[in-house]
Order: sequence, then structure tokens, then C-alpha cells
Amino acid sequence: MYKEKGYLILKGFLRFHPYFDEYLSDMCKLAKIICDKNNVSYEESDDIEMLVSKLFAKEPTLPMPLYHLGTQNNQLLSGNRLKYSEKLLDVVEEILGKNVLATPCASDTFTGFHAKKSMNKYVLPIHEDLPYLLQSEDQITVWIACSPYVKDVGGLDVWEGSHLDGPHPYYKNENDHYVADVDETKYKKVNIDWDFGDAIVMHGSLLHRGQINKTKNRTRVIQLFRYSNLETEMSINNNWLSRVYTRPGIKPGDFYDKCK
Ligand SMILES: O=C(O)CCC(=O)C(=O)O
Repeated sequence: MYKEKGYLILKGFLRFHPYFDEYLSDMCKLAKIICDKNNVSYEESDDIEMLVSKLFAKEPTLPMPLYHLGTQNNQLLSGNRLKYSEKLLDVVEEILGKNVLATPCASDTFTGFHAKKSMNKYVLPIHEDLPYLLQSEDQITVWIACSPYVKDVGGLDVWEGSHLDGPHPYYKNENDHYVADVDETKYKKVNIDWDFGDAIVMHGSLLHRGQINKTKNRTRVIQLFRYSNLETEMSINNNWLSRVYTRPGIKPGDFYDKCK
């Protein structure tokens, strides 16, 4: 299926996996610390989706520190244990082969697609992941559902077989997204059926898009990990460089830098 369609759906792949549980449990602990700091009430049993939804309802920026920790690159040990687990790497190596493998600089994303019209601009239009990462045209993305599926929370549309014509031309839209400049009617569009713990493995050139979250107060929480093969023409010609982004941090002289 992967070779022909450009993606694989691994139902329940990480459900009950100890590294996935540990990662989400770490994220929940940190989310509760943010709740306590900001007087947001929660139940001890709340999962990560409930917690980020409650934080977001109080103030949309409150979940952001969690999203930064899980993104470019994932800074949690538990997140890295999962990213480099045998469970995921077995799939990665099966697809990318026994080549020199790597993860691009911006390989990881942990984020929530929240229920608010003003957040719709963060939902990605039709695209392939490659322009966001670069490094190698032989690249895969693993999309992991960290929240349960609920009606109207949205998900992924993919265009089957579109990876075979990639890399596709692209342009940047007003929301800073790389949009594929293609006639997508050439391919069959499929809406992926997903639920908590599923892993969707996509070729880096597979055309896909996120769906708008139309719920009142629920969130689609996802983790993405990307892996590349460094023995390809593009990666060798580009000296294996990948795209880099500026992330929040502490620079010399900043408020949090106490150095005199
Ligand atoms: O909306 C989603 O869940 C998918 C996000 C996505 O397509 C991406 O980050 O490349």
C-alpha cells in the first residue's frame, strides 16, 4: 500500500505502548503545572487533550510552552525515547531501507488544532511536507494521534499516489504555509479514519491537508516525527542541509538571562 498510495495507516499502533504513555504522561504533568500557575481547574484524570483544551479556553497562548517543547526538536527525553523507539524505527527502516538515516532539523511537531475560528489559519492547506523540512526527497512523516477522535474535530485528507509525481511545485500563502501548486483532481482524495494511538506514515511528497476543527471546545492533538534517507541525490547535492526555524529561546541579555 505504501509504495503505491504513499501512506500507511497503523491502527492503534501506539495505544498502550509504554513510551507513548510515558510521553503523554510527561506532557500532562507539565500541562497541570501551567494550569496551577494560571488558576485553570482540571481533574486529576484529565488527558492531554482535556488539559490543552482547558488551558486554551482560559487563554489561547497557555498551551504554547508544551507545543514548543514537543517541536523542532522534541526536547523531552520521553519524546525522544518514542521517536527513536524500535517500534517506530522498525517501520522507518523498512521504508527508507538500510541507508544512512537522519531526522531533519525541524523534524518534530507537537501541536493542537483548537476550536476557534481565528485558529483556522494554522490548519494546513494542500501540501507535501518536504518544503517545510528539506534535507532529502526520500523522507517520511509519522503522524501520531495524541487525542481521541470526536465528531467534527477534523483530521487528514490525503491524495493517493500523489507522492509518485513529487516533489511538487509550491508557493507560500498569506498564512506562511507552503501550498502545493498542483492539479489535485488527478488523484483520489481520501479522508483518513483515525483515533487515539494511530500512526499514519506518509511519504514526504504525499499531498495532504488538515481539516478545520468544527467542534465547540475539543482539540485534535498530534505529534509528528520525520525521518530522511541521506543517500539521495538531493540530500548529497545539498550537503544534507535541512530547513531551520527560529524558535522561542533565551538569548544573551534577555530578561531570563541572569548573567551580569
Ligand atoms: O492537521 C493535521 O492534523 C495535519 C498537519 C499537517 O498536515 C502537517 O503538519 O504537515
